[in-house]
Amino acid sequence: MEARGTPRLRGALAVMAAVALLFTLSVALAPERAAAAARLVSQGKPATASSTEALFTAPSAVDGDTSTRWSSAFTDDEWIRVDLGASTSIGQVVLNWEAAYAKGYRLEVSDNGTDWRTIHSTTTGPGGVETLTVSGTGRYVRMHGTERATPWGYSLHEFQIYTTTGGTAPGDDVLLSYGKTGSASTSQHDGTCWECSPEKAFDRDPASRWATSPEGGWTDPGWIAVDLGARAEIDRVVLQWDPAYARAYRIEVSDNGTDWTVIHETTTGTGFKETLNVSGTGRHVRLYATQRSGEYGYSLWEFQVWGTGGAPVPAPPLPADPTYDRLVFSDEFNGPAGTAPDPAKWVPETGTGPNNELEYYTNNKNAAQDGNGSLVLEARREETPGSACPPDPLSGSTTCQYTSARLNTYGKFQFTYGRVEARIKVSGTQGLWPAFWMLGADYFDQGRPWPYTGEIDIMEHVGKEPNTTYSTLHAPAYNGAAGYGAPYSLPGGANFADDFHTFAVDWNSEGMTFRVDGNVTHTVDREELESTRGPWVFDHDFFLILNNAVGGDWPGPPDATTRFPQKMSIDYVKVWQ
Ligand SMILES: [Ca+2]
Ligand SMILES: [Ca+2]
Ligand SMILES: [Ca+2]
Repeated sequence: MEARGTPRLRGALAVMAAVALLFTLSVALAPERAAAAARLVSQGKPATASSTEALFTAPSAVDGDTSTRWSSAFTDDEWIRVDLGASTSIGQVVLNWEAAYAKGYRLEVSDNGTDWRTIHSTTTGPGGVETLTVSGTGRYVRMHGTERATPWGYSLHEFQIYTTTGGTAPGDDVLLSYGKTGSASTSQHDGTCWECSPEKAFDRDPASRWATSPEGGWTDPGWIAVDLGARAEIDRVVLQWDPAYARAYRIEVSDNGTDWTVIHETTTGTGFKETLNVSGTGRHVRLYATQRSGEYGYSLWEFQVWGTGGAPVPAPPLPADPTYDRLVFSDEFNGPAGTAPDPAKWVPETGTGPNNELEYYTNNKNAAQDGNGSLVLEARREETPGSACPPDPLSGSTTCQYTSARLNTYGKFQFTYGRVEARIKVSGTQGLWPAFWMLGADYFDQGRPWPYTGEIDIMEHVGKEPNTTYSTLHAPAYNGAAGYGAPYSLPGGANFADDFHTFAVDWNSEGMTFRVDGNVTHTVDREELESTRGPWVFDHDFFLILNNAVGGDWPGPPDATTRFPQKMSIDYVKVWQ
């Protein structure tokens, strides 16, 4: 069954969203690298730990700053691990201990973060700065403490992992094209193409793209090239296509940007995500496309060139994966009856809604704790004088005839990755549309329009389908009725509005798993998504939203069978990382 999550863009903000993207790339030139020297590969990479003392978090051990540190709980069996992002050959590890060091510990590597191989172990660690020559290959590297030297825990100012191969081992490549301006046969700059200049293919932003121009550019051939800044050994090219992809194309390299050598060629390009293992040397890399897949031109969300050498600009570190054992947000809604939702956590969004909805959201007049441990968002049949809504079929009026509530955590709580869970009893009957969902914080931070921000719908319910809820992802390449989602129906035809149910998502860098009452209802594998639907746009901060909409494109308007008021009750909302 196809997902039917619907765009939920708040109308009033669409105007603001039309303003161009505000963020700018902050670029710093990487220091030149000695040819065969050890290369630090851990800095800024996602780091997690078995435990954390107060503010001394795992990322502080890989931030390159010796004044910050990670510190564990005060027990022997504790660890810190770094995700290098790809399988990497490890030649050296430097442990820069704080006074709380390990006498006994193991250094371990892993391909999957679960099965570990020991590459070094000791029971007589001296503390201070230990520089260890090791040999092993893995994506994950871990310091696993087995015996503390002090009554305190384990504490590292820095945990540094080096390759010593000079960049010849598989997986020991870096993103060479990041932050480069690029050039192209043509590019599109108009109201229908948002920021489609060549550099958008080299910004490691999966929600921005390059496209050829409709004015003379929707022809064959078309091309896009990048100047890496210095000669490089190129071993991998990753293409993330828009639907306007190339069926036939060449990947070419050049030292001077004029004379090109073909290092890859196909006439059966598949679109979506193509990862090409190549071998070539040059300062310039070009995609030269000779046959379009359709009537439009060529468009790429990302054109990534990986290898060694060149003049790479370090891309900002990606967030660390969660371990789901640290509660970072919780509201049990235990306030007295009639009290407003906690203003330290929830912000009311007021006014009319998107999607041709009929409600007017009030400033917490329709949101209150019930004194029994729940927050209630109540939809009422109640006119808001002076407001404007689509025509209400029951009254014929274009003055909003319903009030309700929409709350979000923007500015109070935003996060990347985690386990998000709420226990909710939805409202029912025709025309009601309760939801628990998340929107990318760049929507507000950067004025980035929906759906470029990404949207994660953990639960949507429409009154006309009492037995079913939906979980859906929306992104530039899949949104609205084409969102990436799945329904879940209660056993025995039960009505979701009759009882509380838990709705949850586990979200990390590799995908998402949605659950209703503990049953897996929708699994998103990032690689599969990228290879079948389009870019994954979920590596940045999101905020939570609870709302109880009335009417709109998906549920349709209330009719003669609809009874008001209608309550959406939320027992709790929690997030673990
Ligand atoms: Ca540090
Ligand atoms: Ca991009
Ligand atoms: Ca509660």
